Amino acid sequence: MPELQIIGAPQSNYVCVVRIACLEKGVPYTLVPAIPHSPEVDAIHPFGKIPVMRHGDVTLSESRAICFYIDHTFDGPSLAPRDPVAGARTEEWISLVNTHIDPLLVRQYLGAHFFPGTPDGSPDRAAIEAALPKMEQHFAVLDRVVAKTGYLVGNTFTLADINLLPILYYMKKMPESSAMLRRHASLRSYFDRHMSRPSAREATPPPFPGRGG
Ligand SMILES: N[C@@H](CCC(=O)N[C@@H](CS)C(=O)NCC(=O)O)C(=O)O
Repeated sequence: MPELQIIGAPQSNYVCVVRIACLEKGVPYTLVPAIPHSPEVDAIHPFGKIPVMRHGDVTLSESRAICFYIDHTFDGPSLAPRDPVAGARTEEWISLVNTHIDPLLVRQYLGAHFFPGTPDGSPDRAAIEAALPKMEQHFAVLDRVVAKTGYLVGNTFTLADINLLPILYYMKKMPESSAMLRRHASLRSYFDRHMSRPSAREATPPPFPGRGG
């Protein structure tokens, strides 16, 4: 078997998703550090985003496609239910996380903390304040959903949970979102429980260079 390379920066929540998927599946991989829009990433992702993957002659971009490949190429526990309804529910939640939760919590809110674009590099308070009311709604929705079974879908840990965990990891690090997490007890205990999985611990994002933990 050729080496499976996951290419990207370990701080990226989407790189983290793919790493957790490999670890849950028991698939050995090599993390090749690369930033977005670097030549090795641009060679695979049409828009230069991370992660990308190389496995022998197979190259792929987009975390969902990479996770599909990993799940269907290698032995190990399924990352998504094969039953059509439970599988579709998993896709539904992966999509909800990627198209609703990530744009607000990561791109807007976290971006305003980490990549504010302000003259002195201080957090963009206007963007943060603008994100908070909608974030409350998102946290409440997630709290309600995971309160039922302790998972986003059914009674098992799936790719839907894998997509959400790295985002919640970053939410716990920031002051406003950490307070929100504390106010939503079911979501908080969901996060604590799943973050203690060996896969999540091993793929924990390191601090952004020069920005502390
Ligand atoms: N839909 C992509 C999103 C990947 C993504 O947004 N990656 C970020 C890092 S977390 C990135 O490469 N950002 C650089 C950019 O958008 O130019 C996936 O699921 O892989």
